Amino acid sequence: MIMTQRATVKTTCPYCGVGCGVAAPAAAPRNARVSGDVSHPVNAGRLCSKGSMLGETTGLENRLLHPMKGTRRIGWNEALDEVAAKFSSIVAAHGPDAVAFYVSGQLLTEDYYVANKLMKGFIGSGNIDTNSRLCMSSAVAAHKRAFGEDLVPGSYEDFEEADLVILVGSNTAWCHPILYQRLLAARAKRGTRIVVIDPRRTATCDEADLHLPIAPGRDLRLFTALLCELAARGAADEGFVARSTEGLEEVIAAAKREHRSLEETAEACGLDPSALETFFRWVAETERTVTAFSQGINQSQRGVDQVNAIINCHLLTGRIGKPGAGPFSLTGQPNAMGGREVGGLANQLAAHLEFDAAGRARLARFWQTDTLAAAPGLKAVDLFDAVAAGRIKALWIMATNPVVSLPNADVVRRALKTCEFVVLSDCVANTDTAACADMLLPAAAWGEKDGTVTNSERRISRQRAFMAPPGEARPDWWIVSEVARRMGFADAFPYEGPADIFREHAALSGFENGGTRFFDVSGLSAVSDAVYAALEPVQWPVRGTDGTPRLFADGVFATPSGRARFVAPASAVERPAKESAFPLTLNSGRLRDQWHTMTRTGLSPVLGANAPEPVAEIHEEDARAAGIADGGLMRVSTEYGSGIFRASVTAAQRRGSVFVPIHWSDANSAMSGAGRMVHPEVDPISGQPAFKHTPARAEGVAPLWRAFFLSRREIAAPGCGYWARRRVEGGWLCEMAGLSEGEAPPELGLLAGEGGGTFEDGFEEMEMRDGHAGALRQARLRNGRLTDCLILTHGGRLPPRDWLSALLVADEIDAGTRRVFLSGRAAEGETEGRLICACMGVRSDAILAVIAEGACDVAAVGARTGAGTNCGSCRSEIRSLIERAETEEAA
Ligand SMILES: Nc1nc2c(c(=O)[nH]1)N[C@H]1C(S)=C(S)[C@@H](COP(=O)(O)OP(=O)(O)OC[C@H]3O[C@@H](n4cnc5c(=O)[nH]c(N)nc54)[C@H](O)[C@@H]3O)O[C@H]1N2
Ligand SMILES: Nc1nc2c(c(=O)[nH]1)N[C@H]1C(S)=C(S)[C@@H](COP(=O)(O)OP(=O)(O)OC[C@H]3O[C@@H](n4cnc5c(=O)[nH]c(N)nc54)[C@H](O)[C@@H]3O)O[C@H]1N2
Ligand code: SF4
Ligand SMILES: [Mo]
Repeated sequence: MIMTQRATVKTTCPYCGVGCGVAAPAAAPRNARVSGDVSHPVNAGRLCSKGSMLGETTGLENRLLHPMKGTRRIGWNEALDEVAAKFSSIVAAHGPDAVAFYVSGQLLTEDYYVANKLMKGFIGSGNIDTNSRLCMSSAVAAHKRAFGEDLVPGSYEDFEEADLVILVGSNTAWCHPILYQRLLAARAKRGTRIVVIDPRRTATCDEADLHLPIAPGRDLRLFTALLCELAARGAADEGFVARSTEGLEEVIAAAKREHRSLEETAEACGLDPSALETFFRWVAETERTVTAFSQGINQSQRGVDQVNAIINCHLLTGRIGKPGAGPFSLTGQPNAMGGREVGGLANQLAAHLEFDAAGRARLARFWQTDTLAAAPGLKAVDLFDAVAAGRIKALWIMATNPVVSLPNADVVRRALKTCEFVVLSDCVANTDTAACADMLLPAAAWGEKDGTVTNSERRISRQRAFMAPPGEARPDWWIVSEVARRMGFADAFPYEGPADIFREHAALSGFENGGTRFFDVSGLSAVSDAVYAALEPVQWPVRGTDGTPRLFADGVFATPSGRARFVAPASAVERPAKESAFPLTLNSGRLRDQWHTMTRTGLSPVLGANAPEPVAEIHEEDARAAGIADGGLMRVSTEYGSGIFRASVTAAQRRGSVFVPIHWSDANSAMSGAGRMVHPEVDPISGQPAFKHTPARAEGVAPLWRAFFLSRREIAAPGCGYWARRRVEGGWLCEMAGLSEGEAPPELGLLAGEGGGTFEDGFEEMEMRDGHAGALRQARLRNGRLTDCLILTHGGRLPPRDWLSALLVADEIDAGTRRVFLSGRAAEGETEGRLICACMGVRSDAILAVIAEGACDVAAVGARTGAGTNCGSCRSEIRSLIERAETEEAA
């Protein structure tokens, strides 16, 4: 076959489940800039800030380049032999359930398929679970209950064809930005109403026609009430209910017992009755309604019931399988959906086959194995409990960072440390989980590996390599297959490339299917290598040559009767609140420009600029009561652990709750990880942790001293009570604070390393101490360029970070700048403000300047500065700058 040389390689973004197409320069150097793929049906060329900055994250910084046993570099042969021997011997001694895999929705479908095949098919245990347990498992369980299979009915087009879009438990503007921008663009034409249901006033609320700041965990109550109201207001589609559903009578009777009056429901949900009435009315009168939900719904003790309560409303009104209508689960990770297709969850088999006799027999025939797992394995939280208890003795973790991302994370860390054998496949060397592993296997990263991912709308897209893997990094499918061969399963793992695996996966989906399983991509089971290489994005099912944008258009579902099921929640009545040492609710979630534990987005100076520190958000009245000052430090504590955060005191936060970001870990902060504070409570059906609702308390913390340290070199953990470090242009910046008498204020020599070449040519030190104010300014220069500096104060102000970090990339620190540095005058003014638009690199001062000159809306600011003209996720921040300027003017 002759490959035509192309200037760009089309691939798919490795971050969120929107699944945007990316065009990357072929054979370019590392850190080359990427752009949106204009031909991709999802994004038509647009990317959000994270996608736009992918080029800043593909360097070799922190990369794991070789297999490592402890701190010793070993060869691949030795590593693979040892993993295979350890797993084999533990299985021989203790049985297959003494080993486990914990994998990730960030693996490609082909990687995932072989990992699942090895564990469930040949090792013979159900013990493979995935971080999608933390993310999508409640939606999966609810889909199965209602539809008979894990199926997302609609497409992104439905957001564009709807007249009402309800975004519940979803910060869509930040977490699914390009889909959100598609919605806004469509709304500009058709006037779509947008309702956001979230305890916080998020960026997503800025464009909403209605924001319902619901009390945490009350969505079940709300959607149960909505079902009653829809029935009472004549919105039921009786023909659809009769033809295509079952179980309405009991469900509506149960719902009516809970929803007795608008006022009572409003009170229970913490909502204003008139806002609730508006919501009920809008839903009742709008045929084309989409209800999109994400972690505010899934990550809850009642996650599965909540999703079913949402689906019930769509079934009652027949608003499903039609243009512009349907319940829509927004998936988080790029391949959360693909992982479900291959059976990555411990309680399901590959290709949507169930753990029943028929499903097991069918899969055993296809894989030609007689050691297929007999029963479902352990779900993530239980799986790590089994590791802690010593029942699981060997664990292989792939493409996830559980020491940061699981609830009660310190217990997870201890479990790994006591486990006999922990293997981690990752592309990064310095994660918190890597610190607990016995063996590290270097995985090829995005841009270096080939395969497929499936996005939230069931669209399969190719990820393609455009760089060679560095060092000895290898694709995950290869690593797993090599271990499988060494465990004696060579015949079942003969793959030479991802195309071989994809064909097998596609063939399995059609195997003895005969229309019994909707997940069917058998139309792709005979693709040649060339067709696979050129595969265009397509939505499953793909039975012949075409994809399927929308399911259930004929009113037939995947249940035995073909009817969708109404599902009654166990009971929506809440336990009464009792007096507690932890009166607040700890909520946790995402920021606009970071991805999870920051192993990749943390490498980008641009992405680090919008939210430079781990900030906890709290309502003014709760802050006042707890002695917390805006911009000061605060401690959040739960029964399980505590953390220190920069405080943001804001009316956007609901009273009684605190929000913390999930992105910081011990790799980049002292005590700002969310996971160690989260309770290990899970939904009883799905096993998904209730990350959004941990009882907590908060208090202000008064630091003894505060400082920041800038360096051209990577900054090591400084060891004080609060610190958080990030990449800046040309180096690193670390914020620090001393919280107890034992924490001596740092000195530059200690932080930057003593003897940094005192006797070398061109080396200088500058220092200013003000004993009275307890201030210290120290800097080191080499050949006139700044290499490190420390600014410390006991009670005063610290200068703007931007001004100083800009000096890191300056060629020469002139005499004037030196005087300013030593005098501390830069503390007044000299800032360019906060980075607002990451894509176009526009800071708040530039935006305020054009507002002062008369730019009075987002479009005008965009026209003059470029801000907000690319992905658009900063538009709400621009709008609030305009509003603030207007109120200041009015005052
Ligand atoms: N920028 C960015 N985008 C991402 C990711 C990222 O790391 N960074 N990760 C991706 C992944 S894996 C996922 S799963 C998705 C998650 O996407 P989202 O679910 O949109 O994100 P979260 O911030 O976790 O939570 C959403 C909202 O739920 C709200 N919430 C909390 N409790 C409740 C409640 O009781 N009821 C309701 N109605 N709402 C509640 C929170 O206040 C929060 O605003 O994002 C994906 N996209
Ligand atoms: N408190 C709290 N905790 C949460 C959540 C929350 O809302 N609140 N949300 C939960 C959710 S929804 C999710 S999805 C999880 C995410 O949590 P994690 O999955 O733990 O987070 P990531 O940082 O995405 O970890 C991915 C790891 O895979 C590595 N990696 C990247 N590409 C590859 C590859 O191709 N191969 C291999 N082998 N490794 C690779 C990365 O370097 C990184 O170390 O967090 C969960 N935890
Ligand atoms: S919305 Fe952003 S993070 Fe999500 S796939 Fe598109 S570019 Fe990537
Ligand atoms: Mo997720």
